[in-house]
Amino acid sequence: LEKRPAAAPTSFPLASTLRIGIVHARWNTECIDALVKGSVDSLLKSGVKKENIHIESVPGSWELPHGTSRMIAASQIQASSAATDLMGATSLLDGEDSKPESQTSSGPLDAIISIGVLIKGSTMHFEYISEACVHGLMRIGLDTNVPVILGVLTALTEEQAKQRSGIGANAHNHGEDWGTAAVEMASKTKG
Ligand code: RBF
Repeated sequence: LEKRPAAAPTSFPLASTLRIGIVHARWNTECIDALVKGSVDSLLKSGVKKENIHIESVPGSWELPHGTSRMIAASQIQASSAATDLMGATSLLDGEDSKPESQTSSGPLDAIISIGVLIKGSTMHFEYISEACVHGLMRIGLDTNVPVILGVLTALTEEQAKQRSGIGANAHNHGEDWGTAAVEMASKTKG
């Protein structure tokens, strides 16, 4: 059985109007870089415009819910502020990471992909971080009504993490599925 979803039965013509956020952790960067790239490539392939993709990072997966929540809130404050407030609001988004993205458009995000790679170690950290992280992300999606795509790999070994990041023979990059899931869920929520 293929470990990926079947294609959606319809296409999503709204894609070119969608604003999509990506927030990623910085642990296990080889996998993270591949997953972010896979997500961006599939967003572009689905018709999302480059300038409508916003990318930020947080230290680790534990910080993903906070980063996700903050990015959604900042995009909404920015959209509803009067011009005079805009400077203050945009400074919320002015992390180091957003600088290369300064060509991006502003406005409320229609979906956000939260990407992290957790690899089990010899202590209980993996269990605590993964559980808190995925529950936090689900809560944010339901509370804000902005679809949050779960881009968190919880791998038992580095090998498993690489396989699911599209690194090596017979590997599949799950980031590609997260891109199409974001477009589908954003289109359904917006349309
Ligand atoms: N963050 C990840 O994104 N992936 C990991 O595999 C990971 N493993 C960790 C293992 C230990 C023992 C610790 C202390 C932290 C780990 N973190 C990991 C970082 C965590 O998500 C968070 O950034 C830090 O705990 C700071 O709040």
